[in-house]
Amino acid sequence: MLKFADLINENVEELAALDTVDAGKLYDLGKIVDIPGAAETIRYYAGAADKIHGATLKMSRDLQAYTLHEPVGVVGHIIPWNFPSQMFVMKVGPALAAGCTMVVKPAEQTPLSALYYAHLAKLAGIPDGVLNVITGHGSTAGAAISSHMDIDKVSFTGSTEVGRLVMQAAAASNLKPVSLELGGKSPFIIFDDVDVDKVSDLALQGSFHNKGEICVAGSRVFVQEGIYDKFLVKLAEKVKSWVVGDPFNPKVHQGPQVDKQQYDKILSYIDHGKKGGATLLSGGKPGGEKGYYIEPTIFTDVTDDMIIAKEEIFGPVMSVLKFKTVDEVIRRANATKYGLAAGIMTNDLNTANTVSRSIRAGVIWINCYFAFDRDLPYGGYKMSGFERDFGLEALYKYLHVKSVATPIHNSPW
Ligand code: TXE
Repeated sequence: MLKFADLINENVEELAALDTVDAGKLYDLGKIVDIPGAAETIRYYAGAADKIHGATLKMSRDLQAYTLHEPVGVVGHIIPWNFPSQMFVMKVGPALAAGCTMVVKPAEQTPLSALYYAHLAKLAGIPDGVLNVITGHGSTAGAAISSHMDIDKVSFTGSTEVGRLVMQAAAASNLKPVSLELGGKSPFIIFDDVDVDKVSDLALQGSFHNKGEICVAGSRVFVQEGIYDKFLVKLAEKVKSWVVGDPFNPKVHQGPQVDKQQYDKILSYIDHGKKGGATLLSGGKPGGEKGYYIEPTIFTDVTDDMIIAKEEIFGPVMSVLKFKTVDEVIRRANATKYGLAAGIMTNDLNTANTVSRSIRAGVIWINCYFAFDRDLPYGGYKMSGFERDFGLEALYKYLHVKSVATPIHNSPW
């Protein structure tokens, strides 16, 4: 695994370019953040591989007993297109460290870097048959994994709809356990004691990073009434310097959406926003004549019942909502079927503590956003899924616990 990580580091430019060509991701960011981060993730789990152990148990009867942690077996990883490299290593790293073999199915939109990672794994000496990549569509290759009788576990990241299908197929075949990381509609909550200038930058990133194609996008921006108007002025000013264009150009902040289907879906949500009574502060249309570019779009005066405030758009569309009190914003932030992440911007410790404990979501960022780290377990509550990627939590989802007991002396057991 360490050799595999080294080879990823040696091929940063190729891997970053493949993700840019396939997914429209920013090349520079891939080169500086995503791909070196992928190598670090493999290294992190390599460090865990020889530290997996069970426990010696103190028993209530005359038994000596211990637990073994054993690999779950063959894992099927079904991954999406929005972060092809991170998704690949976040699934493969802990499963390899746990001692599993695996079949990875990348999204049909973005198979290239997964194939390249498989090639590097082979060069690193990972034995044939351990790490397998199969490209193909979801309804064929993906469904073959979730319904396969010889696959022991499925780890899926993607839409809530397909997560449900994966779970059904797993139940209908060999009852394999599944772990699901699904959609989100995360609240980004701004209290009126913050530095509006700084927070408006973070809010822009929270909604438009990776062209909004990110399941933890802070796309519902709740702003306390005392700073609402000032915040909108800042946002309107800052979004003007957000550059949309060729993702290989280092001056660009936002590349094209992944494909026509996603592009059309986002534009139809923008249409809902306009017709549903929200006010357009910026964007609201395609960016240019050619390519799947969409202007960073900000809607204000959004209410909780609007479609754009309820459904995952997965594109560069921010909804700004006004609130008055802590209790009110907790209630409204939780009024969603999703529970992936939340951002809380405040300098008041009591508010930060109260809100972070009250939001039903798997990841809470206080005075930051997208503070990902391979040490930080990541996953959802409610219909955003269950079980965790990253951290040691992810390692344990690929391990079974076996209990072994034997009588002490000649006890009657
Ligand atoms: O996802 P799918 P899509 C959300 C986001 C996006 C929407 C649709 O809102 O607009 O989902 O995107 C495989 N059995 N997210 O259609 O279809 C598929 O081949 C087994 C959130 O691309 O869920 C791919 O490898 N597998 C998200 C993977 O599932 C199947 C990331 C994800 O694709 C399958 C992506 C089936 N029947 C989209 N059908 C996140 N949580 O980050 C498809 N697949």
